[in-house]
Amino acid sequence: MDANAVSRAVALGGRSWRLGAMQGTAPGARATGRDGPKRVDSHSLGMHKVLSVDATLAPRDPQAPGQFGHPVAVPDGKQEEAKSRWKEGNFNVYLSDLIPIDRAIMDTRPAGCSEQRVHDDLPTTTIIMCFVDEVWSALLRSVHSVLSRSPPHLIEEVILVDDFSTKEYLKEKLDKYMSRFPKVKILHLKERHGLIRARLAGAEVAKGTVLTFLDSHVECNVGWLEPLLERVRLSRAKVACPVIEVISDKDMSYMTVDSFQRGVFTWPMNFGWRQIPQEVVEKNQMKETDIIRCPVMAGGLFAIDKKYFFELGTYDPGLDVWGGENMELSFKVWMCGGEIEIVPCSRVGHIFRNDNPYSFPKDRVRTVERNLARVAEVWLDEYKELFYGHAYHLVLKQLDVGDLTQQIQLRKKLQCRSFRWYLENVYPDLEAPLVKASGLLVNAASAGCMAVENTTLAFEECDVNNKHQEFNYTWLRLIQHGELCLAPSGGAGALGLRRCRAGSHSPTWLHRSLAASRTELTDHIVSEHLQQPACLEVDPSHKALRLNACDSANPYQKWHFGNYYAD
Ligand code: UD2
Ligand code: MN
Repeated sequence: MDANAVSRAVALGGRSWRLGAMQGTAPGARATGRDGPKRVDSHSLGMHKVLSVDATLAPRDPQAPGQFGHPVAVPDGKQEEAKSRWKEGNFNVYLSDLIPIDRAIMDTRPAGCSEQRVHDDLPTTTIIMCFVDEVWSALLRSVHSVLSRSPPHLIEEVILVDDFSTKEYLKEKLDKYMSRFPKVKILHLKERHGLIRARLAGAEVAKGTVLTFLDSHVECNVGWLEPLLERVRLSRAKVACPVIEVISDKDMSYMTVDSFQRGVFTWPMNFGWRQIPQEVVEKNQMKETDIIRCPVMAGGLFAIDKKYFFELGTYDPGLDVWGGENMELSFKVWMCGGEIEIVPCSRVGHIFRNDNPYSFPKDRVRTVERNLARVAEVWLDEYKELFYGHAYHLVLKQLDVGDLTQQIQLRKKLQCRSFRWYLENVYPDLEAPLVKASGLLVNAASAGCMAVENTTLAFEECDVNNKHQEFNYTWLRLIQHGELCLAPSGGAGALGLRRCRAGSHSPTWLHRSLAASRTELTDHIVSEHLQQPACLEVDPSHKALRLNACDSANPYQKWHFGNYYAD
């Protein structure tokens, strides 16, 4: 996600016209007329133009480094110090400490946002910010950005959840600093909860109608809050995300990102951003300010109705520490009747880092893998094979995902839709073939086909209309006909059909890209199951199937399926 984030960033250097508009005019008074004549109807009663609350509009020290989100260079002679402090947060901590904790940033909203109208009776929100060992200046800047750029009457409270940080400055010193802000509350957890359960600890005590989650190294931009709350007010089943802009980990500059980006995932459930194609934008006459429906959220920054969050069963509390919770909540929301939206007029900067600066109680990779496997088991239905097929090492190591009964019950209770529905309606552009290949399995030398006769394996003349010759090559690497799977049986190259079962002991086969790692065996079907790799072969004299030592040139060992859906 980090590299991805950086490639999205668009440097703002030199776009001072924006700055002028922001600095020179009174809140809410940006020049009108940009968006044509305004609609005045009964709906505009009880509404107001988005408030341009920004206490940093006239910064105390306009010359300070990093002011207005400009990039900062480490001064000569300070390079070593900056370098050595990097690991405190895996970003340029030296510069973060140098720039004002209440710096101004440029208004990066698309034209028209500051003219938008929102309801007067927006719900209040509790801001929940979890952190473990966060850099002091980054944490303070996050809190200040909320306090400086949010309409006070909408902020019920700001809850800082200290997830059992080890740093001394995050204890009394932080309490003392924040005591001047009556709305800021600090929850010091007595043991490490991990981000997911720490958020839940915050949610449980929250008093606002809406929960707004933020990371602890962000800068909320002007007008960020009301457009989010407006969506939730419109429907409590809407989960509203700001556009996540980029605070450079190197020079601390605040960069905007390209428009029209959706949160998506690729197998095996890797989050990423994907631009809506230009022709789609044109065809639908999409405006930069239009709400964008997202298959998945990035995870860190979103507003959700508190009651709704609890009705959904919050996060699966079995998810550990970090990772995958964004997938879980996204699937849950969409499949159980809600929506995930990006609100372009709401913008929040985030420091994207290449590595987590805190330690994981258990191995990081395993933690994330286990979380994702839990999500796959509960939400993906038959499509979980795609997840495991793309993360095949998880099948081999027989991962223990823990007890899922409660999560599965919850899905039933909420009467959520199927993952197939989600794919068809929410994320139709995801490639998700249920099997890798299917159809007749044709031998290259003899043009004969594998078949099932009653329940035994046979080799026959190919016949596209014969259902008994249809096989699937599955993501779990099985060659499957209904309940039956191709399997070595006994010794001496004998083959047969067995009731299929998934897992590390099932009779798996390598073909195409999977077999290609063994030189030249691309068209072969290689059994992984035996001591020596062995290949599916037609015995030319008996017209029967057997396993034999692989021979890259032997056409009796070459096969192809009728259809391929993936390499
Ligand atoms: C992204 C999300 C993050 C979370 C994560 C996947 C954004 C901008 N960020 O990764 O919110 O969804 O994906 O799980 O979308 N923290 C704790 N306890 C822990 C670990 C982390 O309180 O045990 C805090 C941490 O200090 C930070 C927040 O949780 O404020 C998110 O962690 P991150 O910044 O390391 O995650 P990030 O942005 O790489
Ligand atoms: Mn983060």
